[in-house]
Amino acid sequence: MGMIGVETAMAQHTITVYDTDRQPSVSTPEDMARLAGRVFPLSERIAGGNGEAFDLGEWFVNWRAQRGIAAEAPLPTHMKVEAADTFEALIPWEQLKEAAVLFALNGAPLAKGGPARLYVPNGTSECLNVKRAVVWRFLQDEEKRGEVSYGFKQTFTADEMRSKR
Ligand SMILES: Nc1nc2c(c(=O)[nH]1)N[C@H]1C(S)=C(S)[C@@H](COP(=O)(O)O)O[C@H]1N2
Ligand SMILES: [Mo]
Repeated sequence: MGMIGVETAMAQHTITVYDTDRQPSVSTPEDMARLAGRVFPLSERIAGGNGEAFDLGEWFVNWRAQRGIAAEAPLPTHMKVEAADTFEALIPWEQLKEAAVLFALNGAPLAKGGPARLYVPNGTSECLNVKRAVVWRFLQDEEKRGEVSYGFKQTFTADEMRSKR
């Protein structure tokens, strides 16, 4: 792999999280797994699943505590997950019970689907199991409560167009 390839691979090994305060925070999936406090085989949540995962909800509680957000603060209404290939999913909070984040296979970073893949066992569609999940946004949007969507992003900002050339 040449220099540019290595840099690209490293750049994609981080996840940028935006909470409802919209302040971004950049982490590696390994740091997120440590913050979650517990790692388990994906097969505990997904039949036939392979690799190591952490619980999204366990991570989320500790993530908010670390950021000084009060435990009684309102929960998000949705999580929006954006992938490196421009696939994205909007997932209602209620569907994220038991959601798991796959981040390693036999102790090594994911060669495919990395830096992390979200699995939503209580989701209305397997299409919500977003691979290469590089941006996570926790949203508060009462008007869209319960709304689900997924697919390839259709609109791009001028900056995004330039960076994709
Ligand atoms: N990044 C990304 N994640 C994705 C997709 C995609 O195109 N890109 N397709 C979704 C859809 S529509 C489905 S059905 C599942 C397919 O998962 P599989 O390849 O493990 O069968 O991945 C979902 N996650
Ligand atoms: Mo799908």
